[in-house]
Amino acid sequence: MGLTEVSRYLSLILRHKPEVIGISLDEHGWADVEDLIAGIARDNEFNMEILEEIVATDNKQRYSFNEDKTLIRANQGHSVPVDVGLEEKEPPELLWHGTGEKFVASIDVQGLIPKSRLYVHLSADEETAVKVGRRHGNPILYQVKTGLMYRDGYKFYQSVNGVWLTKDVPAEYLERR
Ligand code: HQG
Repeated sequence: MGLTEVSRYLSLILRHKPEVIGISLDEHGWADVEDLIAGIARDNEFNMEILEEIVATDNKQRYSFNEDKTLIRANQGHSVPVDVGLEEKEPPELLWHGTGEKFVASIDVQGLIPKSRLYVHLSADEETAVKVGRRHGNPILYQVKTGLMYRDGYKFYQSVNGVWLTKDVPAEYLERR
């Protein structure tokens, strides 16, 4: 596996399925670095140096070590229920959500739901939202009236790598762009 593939695998392990390499995450999403390396290295060339390189160079800063680098976790994006200590924060007036055309009919009725993840992910800018949307086919953009939501009592969080998160977005706060 190249670095990108290992990074994808790391996302799978640290956000969704730690059991694929026989490890588990603690309640704050941390995995033991030694166990993680041993688990991945069973079938791949992998060591601390490669792990440190991935964490340092990841284009979305997806992972963090603890201070002494004995533990590692994903900063956001989990489907397994963990508490990474997200900071509650007042969002900007508007944020973006990129999705695939195939989801539009359902979203226009139901609003945005987290589906398999813990939160709905929102992007600060249009370009990022287009990229996120493209992962699901023909990209569709929604502008989200986050300021209004916030004043209506909805809670928002920002992960340490800058992704905006909220539990759900009713359709009335969405506008197709
Ligand atoms: C859609 C990547 C039908 C939602 C990205 C999305 C992001 C609905 C899909 C991060 C719906 C879930 C998360 C409804 C929402 N009916 N479909 N009511 N409500 N959906 O992958 O936001 O590279 O779980 O629009 O950059 O695409 O992995 O979420 O299309 O930040 O770090 O259901 O993942 O980051 O898809 O992506 P996902 P997402 P990483």
